[in-house]
Amino acid sequence: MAPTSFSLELNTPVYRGTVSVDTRLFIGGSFVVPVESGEIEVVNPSTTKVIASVYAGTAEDVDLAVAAAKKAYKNSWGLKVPGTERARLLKQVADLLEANVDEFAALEALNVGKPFMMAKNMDLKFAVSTLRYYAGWADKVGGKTIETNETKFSYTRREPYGVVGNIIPWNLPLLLLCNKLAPALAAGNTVVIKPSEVTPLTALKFAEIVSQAGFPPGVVNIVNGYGNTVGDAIAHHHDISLVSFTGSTVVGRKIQEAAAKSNLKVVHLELGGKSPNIIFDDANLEQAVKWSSSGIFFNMGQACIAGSRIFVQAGIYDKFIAEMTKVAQNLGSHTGDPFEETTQHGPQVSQVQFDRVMGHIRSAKTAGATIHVGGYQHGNGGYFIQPTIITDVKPEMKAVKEEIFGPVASLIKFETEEEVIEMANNTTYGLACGVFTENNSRAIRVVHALEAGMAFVNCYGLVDVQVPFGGYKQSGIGREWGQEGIEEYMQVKAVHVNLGLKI
Ligand SMILES: *[C@@H]1O[C@H](CO)[C@@H](O)[C@H](O)[C@H]1NC(C)=O
Ligand SMILES: *[C@@H]1O[C@H](CO)[C@@H](O)[C@H](O)[C@H]1NC(C)=O
Ligand SMILES: *[C@@H]1O[C@H](CO)[C@@H](O)[C@H](O)[C@H]1NC(C)=O
Ligand SMILES: CC(=O)N[C@H]1CO[C@H](CO)[C@@H](O)[C@@H]1O
Repeated sequence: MAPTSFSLELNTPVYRGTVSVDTRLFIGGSFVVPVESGEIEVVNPSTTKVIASVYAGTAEDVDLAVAAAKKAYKNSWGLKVPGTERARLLKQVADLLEANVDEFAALEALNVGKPFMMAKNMDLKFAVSTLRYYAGWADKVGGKTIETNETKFSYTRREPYGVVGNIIPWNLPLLLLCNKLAPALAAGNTVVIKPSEVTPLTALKFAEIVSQAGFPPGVVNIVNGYGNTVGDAIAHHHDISLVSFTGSTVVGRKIQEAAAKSNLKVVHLELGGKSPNIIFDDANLEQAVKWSSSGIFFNMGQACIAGSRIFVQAGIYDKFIAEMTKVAQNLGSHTGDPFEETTQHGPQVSQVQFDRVMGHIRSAKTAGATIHVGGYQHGNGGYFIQPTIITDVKPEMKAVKEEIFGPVASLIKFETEEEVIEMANNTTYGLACGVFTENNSRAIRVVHALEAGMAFVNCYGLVDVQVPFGGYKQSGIGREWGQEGIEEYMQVKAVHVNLGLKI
């Protein structure tokens, strides 16, 4: 049997102290060992060494978690609890997260490989804001009264679904957990969460502060495990009314299939992307280069909204590539230990991801593309890949069509606005897009023509919790964040009251 806790003393330039988590499942308000014995080894991608072992559940544990969530929904959550009380608890957990931000950031840096400062200033900052933002909504969503006929009173009301399943990816583990949990709980649902098997540590730490915040037992349940056991059980469960998944399009399709084969649960999907980022001749070159670089290299390219196809108009193509090369090389020289203050670029999350990204780079080369900069492993002993720019690409190449999910940008030259819209839309994805131009009418015309759920003008990836996030086409179904984000977790009931009409 694996130990029931993990703790590590870190003495680094950016974090000094202990990090610790309970390694069991969190069901019905307590940490418990799974029904069947099972463990997952947790790897530090900066060293490729195993750092911890956590317990892994199976379908039986999902059953227990759903039962606990169902009971909590009936007795101590849902619309029984006023929105102001749900808000109070969400604010409480936000405060606790903020008070422990360094330890959470250290766990994220250790497990995901992202620079500690990035985990702290991006992931954790947004996670806290998301909890507070939806605490604000918890007592503000309602229905409307609808005028029909004076003998009748009609109104709608927004009700929670009951038990919802949240399946979380590994790229922004705690942030994306909060993106789902906060609106789900604010709306009055109870949750069964499956963290990624690759990055389970911050979810377990989060379970501790959920307890401390005083949530009734069973409102939040966390079942670590693999996709083909725990994820599959959630997607097929008859007592789960909605499942929200962030991850690959391949798995998203399986979840929708499972929903269709079981109870037709509502499915929210936040999937992959191959987002176009278009730079016109009249753009502010310096700004376009900076935003485009962070747009693809952010989080080691492990971001669904990454602007991975950068279209540059012929007039500034040479200048743009020269400047972006400098940014990529500079980032390359700040690659390394996530716990160093100056590190800006860490490893890919796992061997599997490292191999996938390197495979894409090799396949681009084989297909005749030019690896303009980067394209190789950085150092040895971690899953580090140098920021990479590929040129001379053709629309049919894998590097242009498939999501790479690594620090790899394809640069494509274009001549006209019409041509670039066609090329940009020529993908099965539709998550985000970017347009750089000083001509406002052109900016608006182009973002309206692009098939994407989110558009950035003269910036890239500049998201806010108040604004909905999600994709068109095969990039997903539904929206997170904003008012839309909480409405996704509520269903509308229409009520017709007869005020005296007799038949
Ligand atoms: C309201 O509905 C009743 C029943 O259909 C109908 O008789 C009545 O005329 C309606 N009133 C108005 C103001 O339309
Ligand atoms: C769209 O992509 C396909 C390959 O997937 C390619 O053959 C075709 O030329 C592209 N069309 C445009 C307008 O880029
Ligand atoms: C913006 O672009 C349109 C054509 O798309 C052009 O007619 C107009 O003159 C441009 N405006 C400026 C200020 O350059
Ligand atoms: C508005 C617009 O031009 N949409 C086009 C985007 O590109 C796709 C694929 O090339 C076209 O089918 C759309 O008509």
